[in-house]
Amino acid sequence: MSRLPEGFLWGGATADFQYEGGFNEGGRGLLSHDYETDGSVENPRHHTMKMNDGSIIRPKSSFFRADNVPEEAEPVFLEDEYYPSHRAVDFYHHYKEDIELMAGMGFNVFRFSICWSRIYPTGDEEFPNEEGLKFYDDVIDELEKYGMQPLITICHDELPMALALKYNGWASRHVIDCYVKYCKTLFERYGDRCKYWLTFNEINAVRGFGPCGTRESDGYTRYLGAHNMFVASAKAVKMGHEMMKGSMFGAMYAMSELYPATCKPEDMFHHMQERRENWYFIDTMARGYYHPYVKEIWNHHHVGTLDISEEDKKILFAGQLDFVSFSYYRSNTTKAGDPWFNVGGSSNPYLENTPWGWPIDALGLRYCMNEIYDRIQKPIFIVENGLGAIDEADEHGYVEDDYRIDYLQKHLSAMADAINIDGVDCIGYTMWAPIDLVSLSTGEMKKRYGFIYVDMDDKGHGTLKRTKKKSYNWMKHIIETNGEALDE
Ligand code: BGP
Repeated sequence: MSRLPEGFLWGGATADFQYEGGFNEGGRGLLSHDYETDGSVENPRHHTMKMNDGSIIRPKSSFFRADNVPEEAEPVFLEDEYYPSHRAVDFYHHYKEDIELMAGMGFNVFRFSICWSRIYPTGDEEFPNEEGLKFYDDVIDELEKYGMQPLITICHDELPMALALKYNGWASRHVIDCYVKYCKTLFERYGDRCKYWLTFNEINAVRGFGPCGTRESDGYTRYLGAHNMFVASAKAVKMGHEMMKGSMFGAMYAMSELYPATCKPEDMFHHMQERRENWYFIDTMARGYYHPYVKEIWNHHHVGTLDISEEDKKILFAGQLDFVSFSYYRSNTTKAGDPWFNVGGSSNPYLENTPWGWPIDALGLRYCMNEIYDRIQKPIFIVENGLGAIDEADEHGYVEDDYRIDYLQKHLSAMADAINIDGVDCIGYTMWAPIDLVSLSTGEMKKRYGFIYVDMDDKGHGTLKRTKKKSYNWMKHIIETNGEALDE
């Protein structure tokens, strides 16, 4: 029953600023993430910025998704801080070794994000940075050597820093033009080698955190930024379809607010309203127009009036996505009175949590797949799923990660059931992250996801040596049987 459709895409997913490093090599410009420190749950990561009088501020809610950062504040690097994006786990210099390791598990797809500021260092240049383009040529060459295809995320929660500082990020329509120019460059260069593209990562996070690079995070800025990103995505999709025959476009959504806390009508209604905040992003991008319920969302967030021009409406309609992709790590519950963006959610007494408090819920993945496919009858692609855990490596770097195997076994079985029993058209699964890398939310290294252990600690110390964990061979077996071994 668990065998998956022929041609199913099996792979792993990563993001440049968490994985790649090489922040000052190859002509790369600075990125919004480069000023973000490490951190932990207790001590959240922050940005480092300098005021006119020389004093330092540390906006907790980071500048790439700002929290009313003063106009005069300029990003600055401080000697005594550690900035994980600078080296990350150094895919920049280890890509051959890493891709060989991934190929060893039988991956036929690898999701990675292109670093925007590696291609256009400030976002505003007329011509791209050839060295940056060449790096991703080399990566794709290496993938092709092993029969893997790329799944490219064009923009993974990031912005060239200069676009944030000069134009207030996605609040500006100029950034739409910069994005489209950047996409055109990617399509010209890699279009004959890449079929699947994601215009944005977890774009619905904008509803809670704000768009990249704006100094404010009020309702108006958030939903204006989201609109500008919708227009940018739709323009890219239309252009991509024209430039690359057979290309397939998705955008990626975080989909965890799954359940009402109780069957109390007020909780049910609240849940529907909160869920719609995610549908807002999927509906608009996959169907190509704003739905009537958006007015209630704008009211709720004091957005006021968003002036959507007729021209923009045409662009949205012409740039509908071909598939819907999403990340799924956990489920959340929500109840009347909770804020509409409730990242942690209410606790769920029926589920166990990871050490980071994320409830583990494999059936929720099947629920989510059905929910999306029922609503948008387009193929779906699970582009992130995995377990962040504390791995204890032995002196050789080997980790006996049975808990990860258990998590993946249950989630992949739920996925197979959604496909085989419920009839969901799911084209692939890329596990986050096949190799240990820096955590997005906490900036830690000890929150590990990989099949491959990387010898590095939270402050960047270590040899960076890569070692296969127990789950590596387990996953290899699942892939070589195309899912049949899930029943063993
Ligand atoms: C998603 C992001 C990824 C990734 C993942 C795991 O939101 O798209 O970049 O990091 O979450 O989250 P974390 O790294 O915080 O554990």
